[in-house]
Amino acid sequence: MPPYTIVYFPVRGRCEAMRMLLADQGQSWKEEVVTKEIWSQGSLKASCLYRQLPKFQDGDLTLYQSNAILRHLGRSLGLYGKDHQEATLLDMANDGVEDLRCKYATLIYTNYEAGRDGYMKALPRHLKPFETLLSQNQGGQAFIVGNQISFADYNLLDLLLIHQVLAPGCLDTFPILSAYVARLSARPKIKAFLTSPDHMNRPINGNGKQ
Ligand code: 6SG
Repeated sequence: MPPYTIVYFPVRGRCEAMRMLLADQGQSWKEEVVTKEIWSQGSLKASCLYRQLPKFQDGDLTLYQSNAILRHLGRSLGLYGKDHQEATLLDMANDGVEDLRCKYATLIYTNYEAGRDGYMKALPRHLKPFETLLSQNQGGQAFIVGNQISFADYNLLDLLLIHQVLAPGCLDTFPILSAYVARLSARPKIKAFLTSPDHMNRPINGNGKQ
C-alpha cells in the first residue's frame, strides 16, 4: 500500500502541485475524494485541524496545509535544494507562488465576473517576479533555484498552467516563463500525468470557474 494519501475535494485546487510532484518522482499515492455531500455533513470538517482540506497522510503522520505538505515531500524526496541557502531561496519563491495563488482563488471564488478585467490587467505585474527569479538562475534554462527540481517548481508550474487556462496567452510576453512551462511539462512523467484522464477530468476549481 502506498504510504501517501491525499484527502481532498474532487478538484485540482490546492493538490495538483503535490500530485504532479509525486507523479514526477515515481511515487504512488491513494486518493480519498471528499464530495460536497460528505463535507457538508460536518464530521470530517470538525476533525480537521484547521477545519479545511487538504489532509495528507504519510504513513502515521497526518498533515494539513498544502504548502507544509509540499515542503514535507520536498524534504523527504530531496526536492528542497542542495543547501541551506537554496532552501531559503526556495521558500521565498514558494511564498510568492502562494501569494498569487491566493489572489487567483479570491478571483475564482469571490469575484469572478466583476474582478476578471482588473485581474488580467495586474497579472503581468504578478508574473514578472517569477520571470526575474528564473532569469537569475542560469539565464532561465534551469529550475526556479539551483540545478535540481524542487517542490517550488511543481507549485509554480501548476500556478502557471492554471493561469494559461484563465488567461490564454498570458505568458506570451514572458519568454523564460513560457520555455520553463514547456520544458517542465515535457518531462516524461509530468507529461504522462498532465495527459492522464485523472488529471484531465478533474476540474481546476470547486465552483466550475476556471
Ligand atoms: C478550500 O482553503 O477546493 N481549503 C478549502 N474549503 C472547505 O469548509 N491554507 C490552506 C491550505 O493551503 C487552505 C485550505 C483551503 O491547505 S480549497 C476548504 O477546505 C471549507 O472551508 C479550494 C477548493 N474549494 C472547493 C470547495 C470546498 C468547499 C466549497 C468549495 C466543492 C464544493 C464543496 C465541496 C467541494 Fe467545496
